[in-house]
Order: sequence, then structure tokens, then C-alpha cells
Amino acid sequence: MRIDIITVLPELLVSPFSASIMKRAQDKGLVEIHVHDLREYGKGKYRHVDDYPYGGTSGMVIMCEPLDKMISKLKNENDYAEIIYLTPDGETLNQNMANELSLGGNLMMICGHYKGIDQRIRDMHVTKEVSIGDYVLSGGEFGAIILADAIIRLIPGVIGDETSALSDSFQDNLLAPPVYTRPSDYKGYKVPEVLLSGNFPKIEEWLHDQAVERTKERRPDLLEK
Ligand code: 6GU
Repeated sequence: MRIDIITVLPELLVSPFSASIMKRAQDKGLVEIHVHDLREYGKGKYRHVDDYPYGGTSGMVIMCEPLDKMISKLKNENDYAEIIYLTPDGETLNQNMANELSLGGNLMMICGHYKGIDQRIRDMHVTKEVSIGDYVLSGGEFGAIILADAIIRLIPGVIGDETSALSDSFQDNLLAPPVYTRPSDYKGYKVPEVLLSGNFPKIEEWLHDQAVERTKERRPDLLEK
């Protein structure tokens, strides 16, 4: 899979993709991440990419031309399953969306800034609009990082233990059960006996019960789905 990210702040997108699972996925050749600086297509000496909004409202809007040029160039070079605009008025990201996007091929992600991008770019090029939650961020970059992380860890081969991603919270609309590691007694806080029993059917049952309990208590809305 190839992910192209268009941004005016490419420096924000360096370190998140340079460590841990997202780095390993690239090193293994399972995903290619290409960050593009929109200012390459900016206008004039200062390579500006934004202008005042029509209608006299406040803030600045990212102009059509730099985005259209960059998106069109990328579309000529690659096929994309989705061209995603990260925006608070998009569809809220959830595990189901991440699962689908992890299977679907190359992705382009466009990060907005200021008051957003000219509506005509959304009409011309964007095929999916994604929000990461009901709050406003100063730009789409953190949304792109979060969306990319949620997708990349699901690509087969990225996570060593193949079953691991399937047992995450949300994969079956249940939160994950508690986990423990050594020692079995830490300052009198003990690991539940069943986990030390070696009785795997019983352990499975206990883990499932714990997941259901935790979900009932913390996120009953998930059980209604
Ligand atoms: Cl993806 N972008 C911005 N700017 N704000 C957001 C968001 C995205 N998701 C929630 N709030």
C-alpha cells in the first residue's frame, strides 16, 4: 500500500512515521508513506497557498490551484482507492472504517489548515471525508497520522503476532480485557488465578467475560451495535 499525504506542515509528519510499528511496516516494504509539501505548488516568491474567503468571513482558505496541481500529478502517477480529506465535518473514524481502508489499496490524504480548503477541490477530487472526533484541531495533520496508524497496523504482516490486531478493543465491538505480565504478585496485587492455570478454554472464557463486563461498564453503547 502507498499513502500520499499533502500538507503545508511536512515537518509534523516526520517523527510519527519514523518509529515503532509505522517504521517497521515501511522497512518491511508493506507500506510506502510519501509526504508532500503543498508549498511546492505555492504562488509567488513566498509560495503562499491560502487566500481570503469570498463572502467576507474570517480566516484563510487553501486555494484551488496548488492543491489541484498536486493532486492531479499524484493521480497521474498512481491509482488511489480513496482520496481522503481530513476535516471535522467528515465521517467519524472508527475501527470498521480502518478495517475497510486497510484492504482497499493506495490512499491519498489531504490535510486542511486555516478555515479549510476551497470547496471545489472537495467536489473535484475528494472521495471520502474523515474526522477523528467531535473537537476542532488546527489542521488535518494529526488526523492523518491517527488514520494512517489505525490502518497500517492492520495490514497483514505489519504486526508480528498475526492474531494480535484481531484481539484489539473494538474488533468485535468489545473493549479489550485486562492484561498482566510477570511477576504474578506485585506488592500484594495478584494476577487472577485463572491466567496462571494453563487451562486455555477456561482462560478464553474468562477473557471474553472480562471484555463483556468492561464494555457494559464503560461503553454500553458498543453492545447495542
Ligand atoms: Cl481530521 N481535522 C481537523 N482540523 N479537526 C478535526 C479533525 C480533523 N477531526 C476532528 N477534528
